[in-house]
Amino acid sequence: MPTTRSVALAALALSAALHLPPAFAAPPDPARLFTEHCAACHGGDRLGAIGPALLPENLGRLKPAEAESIIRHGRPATQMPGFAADVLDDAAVTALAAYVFTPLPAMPVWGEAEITASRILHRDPATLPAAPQHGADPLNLFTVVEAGDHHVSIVDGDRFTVLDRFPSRFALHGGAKYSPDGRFVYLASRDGWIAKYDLHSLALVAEVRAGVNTRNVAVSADGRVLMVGNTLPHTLVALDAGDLNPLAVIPVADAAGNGSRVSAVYAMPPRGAFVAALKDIREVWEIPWGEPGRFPVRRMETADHLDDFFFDPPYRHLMGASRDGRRGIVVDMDAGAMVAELDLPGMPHLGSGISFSHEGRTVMATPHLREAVISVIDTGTWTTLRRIAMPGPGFFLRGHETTPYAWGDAYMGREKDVIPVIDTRTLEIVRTLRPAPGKLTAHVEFTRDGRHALVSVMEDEGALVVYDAATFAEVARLPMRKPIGKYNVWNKISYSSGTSH
Ligand code: DHE
Repeated sequence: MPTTRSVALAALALSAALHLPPAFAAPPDPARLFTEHCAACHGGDRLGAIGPALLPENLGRLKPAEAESIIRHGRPATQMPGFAADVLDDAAVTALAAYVFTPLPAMPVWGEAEITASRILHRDPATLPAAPQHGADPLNLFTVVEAGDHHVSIVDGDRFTVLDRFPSRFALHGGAKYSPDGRFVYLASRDGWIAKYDLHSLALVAEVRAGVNTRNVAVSADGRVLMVGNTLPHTLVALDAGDLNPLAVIPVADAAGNGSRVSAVYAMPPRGAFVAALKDIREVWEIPWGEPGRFPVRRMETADHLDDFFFDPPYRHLMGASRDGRRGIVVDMDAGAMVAELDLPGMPHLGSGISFSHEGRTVMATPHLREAVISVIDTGTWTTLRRIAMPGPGFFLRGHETTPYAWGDAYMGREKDVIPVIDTRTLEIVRTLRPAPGKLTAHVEFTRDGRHALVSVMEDEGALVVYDAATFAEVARLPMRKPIGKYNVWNKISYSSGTSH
């Protein structure tokens, strides 16, 4: 006859074998569970390996409940398996999900040695063809980032066909950036991977991990240098745009040594310099790319922490949004000083702003993440000309030199499936498109000639919907897996005033 004690011991042995903690066992140790089940793919330090980094900064908008579901059921179309309940029970899954949302105890080290060691050369640059190997207009291609299964599609902007589709690193973010001749595209992932892809041969050329958590990448107007802005560690990293070798790792800190995350870095072609928005110190940094191997930093003090930038067309002035989302400021780049304050509450998403001419004035228009409006600002007087009421707060706005219409979205609102179209002459919404009722729809980009507008239905079973930009008639619909952003080569390399740079 088994005694109570022998039953309890047998249960304990069984639970241990199955990793099932009995009611009276110690709570699960997430660090041990991580080492046992996750470290092989995600790195013992959580910085990522063949799987992505599992750090709060890198998980973006993922919610803890979604993380738990991924641990239980895996991630389709990736190597992430689901863990059955007899391997990780509910308590273990919850503990692991909480663990990956816990910040690292110390700033990770990711310097020149780590960056150099991470570099992967997929193609010998000497073997790349001299001319495009496809029949499409090389300057009317689109790079489309599909977040659903972490792929990138290259789309012919005349025929609306997919020329290539290749797997990307986990969670690409920010716009794709092109070499000045439009031949190469550079992609940045939140995990710090920078990829270089050749649009002539439709092949990945090289990859390098420039940081542990990256915001974005910018390309110098002479095509020689890439600048990468990181939040982990606190660095800006200059890469050789040819082979992606690091040229410099620039620590980001104020004069007293207080480090800062980089919020975004952009190229300012007429100034021959990069400019960086910093999240934690009240400074704007300008870094010229003209002297090979040297990246001196010009620091400009600002009244606020600035989160994102927009530039007037000559790149003389920089508009920055304050981190607390209450206002914007204008910095004269020659003087290095603030010259105006902007009435921009509700977290303007300045990086998605556009410029156009309205009644003889050059204006900029920006969506707001927390207010259902588009603000239109006169860049001569820095006053707000109009607040256009939108169906919801939006993320993106797009125009083109050849069309009087600007296309927005209501990404952050209740009606997430609408694309409001604004007439830039009257500043009124003149059309509301609904390409896929009930499905999140946002982010527009025009073809090179501005005749067509490509819109993303941003769902896993999503689509790229092509509209005639004058009649608003649907022209084509390409099925895609959560197509987040799309970037037209010509519009980017010509710095079209209707798109982001
Ligand atoms: Fe973005 C660009 C910041 C969340 C999709 N986003 C940018 C840029 C910045 C930025 C600074 C410009 C960099 C560039 O293109 O070089 N984004 C932020 C945030 O701070 C925010 C709100 C929070 C965060 O997690 O970082 C944020 N962004 C998102 C999303 O949730 C989106 C919708 C989906 C995703 O991929 O994470 C998203 N961001 C985009 C896209 C662009 C972008 C598609 C490029 C826009 C373009 O057309 O150029």
